[in-house]
Amino acid sequence: MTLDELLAIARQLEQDGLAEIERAGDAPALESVRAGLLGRKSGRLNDVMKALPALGSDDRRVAGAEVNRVKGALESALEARKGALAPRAAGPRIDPTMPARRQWRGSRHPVTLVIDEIVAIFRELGFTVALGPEAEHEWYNFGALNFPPDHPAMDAHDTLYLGEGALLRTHTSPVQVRALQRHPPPVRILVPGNVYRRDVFDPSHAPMFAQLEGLAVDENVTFADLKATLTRFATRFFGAAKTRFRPSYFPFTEPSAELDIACQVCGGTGCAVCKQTGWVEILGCGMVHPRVLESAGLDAERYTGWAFGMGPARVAVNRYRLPNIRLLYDSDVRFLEQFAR
Ligand code: 2NL
Repeated sequence: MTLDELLAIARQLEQDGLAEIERAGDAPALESVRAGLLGRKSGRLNDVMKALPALGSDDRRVAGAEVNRVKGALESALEARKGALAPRAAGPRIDPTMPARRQWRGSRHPVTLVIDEIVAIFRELGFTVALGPEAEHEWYNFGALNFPPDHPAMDAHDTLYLGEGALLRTHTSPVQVRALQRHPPPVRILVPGNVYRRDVFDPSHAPMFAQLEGLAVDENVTFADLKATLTRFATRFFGAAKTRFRPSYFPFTEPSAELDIACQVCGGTGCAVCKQTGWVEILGCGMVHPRVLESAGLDAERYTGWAFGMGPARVAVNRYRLPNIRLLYDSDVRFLEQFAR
């Protein structure tokens, strides 16, 4: 074989080989193409190499270099084709024909809905919202509010103490004391927030729950203002036809009262919701005790005020006819999504 013949065969082998590699449709097919071209026993490139020793030494050098070039070209083509045939590396497989997931619509929690609605009603009456810390000083939570030194609410069985005079607030009243210290009357504020009691969960209790309190302090504020404002609120919020005030007791108000609305389920004749009384209690209220005003640094001869407190969770149970209060704390989406609007 002459040098020219050998070079021609090598180049033909290169062309044919590259075409066969491109045509291989899967890994086994590619492997048999590789064996046919570069295999040590039956590879066609080997046949060409076997012809090398018969050439003269100059020709052999030229032919050897060409055979090596062809071998390199085939090897890189095999490698490239192998990569192209390999299964895709792990990653998201996208099916563009899959139907889209239904869009999620978020909703506010029923307790938040109640708070927002009440805040909107009182805003029309000149009240703004005040917020404060959930970890409080004992003095703001009890002392400033005229609790006697060993009132049962202060017991460690009822209140979560944090040590060094600190506790988790058991009502939102401390925020109102702070507001009175900071702002001279007239003060008209609404204070929503979470409060804590040392209770375990049961169908009607939770260790943390929302409270909403209101406070109005100015010169010449009387029980008539309390009655007018809270009656108006009850009519607006509950659509209540009938309301009544009953005497009650709180350490921080004097006199104190509970506000009831006529039961909306039975209209006042008596049923399970109103426990046969015809009335449903909605909030506690009263005239701010002079000692509370003085604790906050106000002149109780000059200023008077009224306040109220309610539990938005209980209002939500009533308003949405919930079978138990636990639903408000379970965060079950099937329950919560019913409040999306
Ligand atoms: C209830 C009753 C009430 C207040 C809260 C209050 C706050 C200050 C001064 C005087 Cl700073 N009073 N708050 C007054 C009466 C009742 O809550 O049954 N809450 C769930």
